[in-house]
Amino acid sequence: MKLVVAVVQDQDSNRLSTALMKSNFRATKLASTGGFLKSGNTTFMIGTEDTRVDKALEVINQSCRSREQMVAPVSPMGGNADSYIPYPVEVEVGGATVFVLPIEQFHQF
Ligand code: 2BA
Repeated sequence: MKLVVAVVQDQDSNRLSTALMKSNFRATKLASTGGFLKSGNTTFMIGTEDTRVDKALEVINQSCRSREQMVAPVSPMGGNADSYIPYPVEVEVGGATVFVLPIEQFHQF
């Protein structure tokens, strides 16, 4: 059994939820925050059989897309002004960042 952990953009989370349910995956959604943009994203935990991991990845891939996002400059506020970038910078976020982990044990009590 594997745990598929997928970090996706909030805009894709409803579409992904629906697609996972349609394909008979069980999933848990967690509200999360990206360390770089410090804005909200959604993390899915999907426990599934090894043989269905590829299908889960396909569903995630089809439900999520990448987008450009602007990073607003943050004032150094007494910090090191050398690294301060005074204009917004564009970064490409997502589609999805996915980790596949082995599950040692699975219990439901
Ligand atoms: P954030 O950390 O908010 O990152 C959003 C986007 O900012 C990233 O998109 C990437 O394009 C850019 N970025 C992140 N760190 C950067 C840096 N040090 N320098 C320049 N640009 C940087 P994605 O790579 O698609 O990541 C989307 C979200 O997935 C991340 O949001 C984070 O929540 C998660 N994530 C990505 N890689 C991860 C990892 N190795 N471990 C845990 N979570 C990860």
